[in-house]
Amino acid sequence: MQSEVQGKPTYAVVAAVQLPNVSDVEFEASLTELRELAKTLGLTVVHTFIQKRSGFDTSAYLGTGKRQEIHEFVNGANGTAHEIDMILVDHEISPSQARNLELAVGCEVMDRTMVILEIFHRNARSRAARAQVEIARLGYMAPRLREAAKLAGPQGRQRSGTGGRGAGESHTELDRRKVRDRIAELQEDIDAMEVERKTQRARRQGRQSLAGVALVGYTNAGKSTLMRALTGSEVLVANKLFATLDTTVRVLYPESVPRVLVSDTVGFIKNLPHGLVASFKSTLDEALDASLLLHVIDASDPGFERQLHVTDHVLEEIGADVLPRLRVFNKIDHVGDAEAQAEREAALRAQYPDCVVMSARRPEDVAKLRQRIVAFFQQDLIAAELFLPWSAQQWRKEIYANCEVLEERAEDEGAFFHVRGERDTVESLREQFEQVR
Ligand SMILES: Nc1nc2c(ncn2[C@@H]2O[C@H](COP(=O)(O)OP(=O)(O)OP(=O)(O)O)[C@@H](O)[C@H]2O)c(=O)[nH]1
Ligand SMILES: [Mg+2]
Repeated sequence: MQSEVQGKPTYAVVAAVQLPNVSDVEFEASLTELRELAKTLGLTVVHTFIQKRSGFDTSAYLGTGKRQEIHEFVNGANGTAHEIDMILVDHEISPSQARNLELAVGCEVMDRTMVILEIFHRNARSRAARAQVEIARLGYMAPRLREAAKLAGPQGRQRSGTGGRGAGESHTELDRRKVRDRIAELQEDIDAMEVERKTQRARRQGRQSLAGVALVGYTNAGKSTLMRALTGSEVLVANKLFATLDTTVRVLYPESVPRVLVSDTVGFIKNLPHGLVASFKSTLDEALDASLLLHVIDASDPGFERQLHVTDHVLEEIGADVLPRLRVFNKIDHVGDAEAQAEREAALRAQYPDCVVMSARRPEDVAKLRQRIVAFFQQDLIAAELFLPWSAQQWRKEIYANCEVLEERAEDEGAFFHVRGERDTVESLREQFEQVR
């Protein structure tokens, strides 16, 4: 986004074509989301143009009349003192459509994909996330830069050339090779990081069998808020789309038996740019390691059902639909008044019998969710009695660290523990105690 000046608000208009097979509700929801995305980028949307058409205009996405109307609006006839810097379109359009539209309306054009890529670009923090976003951006930008060079004509090519090359065509060839090399380089980095991550994970798993829960769901559903509430950690929470781009892992708090690891993941969105679906699979890989998925849904969003289906679809795409899943309808406090809340809750429970309906802002709801999680992992626990002679009391803390102690009883020779724990853990402790006896 070249035209954004730090500190100065950037004004934009939104434009979209409504195709015959798209309902008004669906269309409106998508536009609302695009405006939210724009806000996340710091843009102020002052107007929305819509055009019903049987198809996108092949040369410039919108029809001639609409292009003219926007041109006039952008160039002063908008009744506001704002200078419009940008037009956002709610579909992914081709490089030539973007270029032609830009020429017709007289300001920069960003399509939905570019908007999302830009947000990811700004929010990526870790090395892996940055590399993944850069690959997606390069894949998206390369054909657009070529388009710009082509339209700029031989002069444009000469100006941007550094000499030593003949025709403009070879310049494009060179750029293409540069982009390809850069992508390959980034991919190598990512692969190396992936190997490292796998090794670490294997090491972690080697130590003990881990109970993992992953928070997944549409962007802004409240995953990071729940992560904080469940683990007492300080992960980033923001009323922005795609606030979280990296997977973070923390221990469920207060600690349980078995210890449960909770991971927060990147949010999903409708029409996630293809380059990102591919590159973010590795981020979501962590989620695939989980034994339980918490699918977080913003119950206060009018479009929550659509969002729920988008998430289901992405989970299916990455092969995570086989994992046990708990649907968590969050933000119930944000659904109208008490009556509306009760009504929504009843409807959700009827439709999704095993779901959790809650607010991440109510500690008692968070405690109940924690209990549901712990119960899930305790299903397979066994109850057992362990005897620890007085001479081996150094093992006592091992018992407490690995099992839930229901009762501890002192006897003449040592202490009896009535415990609940994973079969393997209990058996390995018992074997070790036999040896010290
Ligand atoms: N009223 C209300 N607001 C909530 C609740 N849970 C989260 N929020 C707010 O919703 C916004 C988004 O929360 P996040 O936790 O950042 O959402 P996220 O799912 O992690 O979003 P991404 O990282 O963008 O995918 C924040 O402003 C939170 O304060 C809730 O139960 N009730
Ligand atoms: Mg988040």
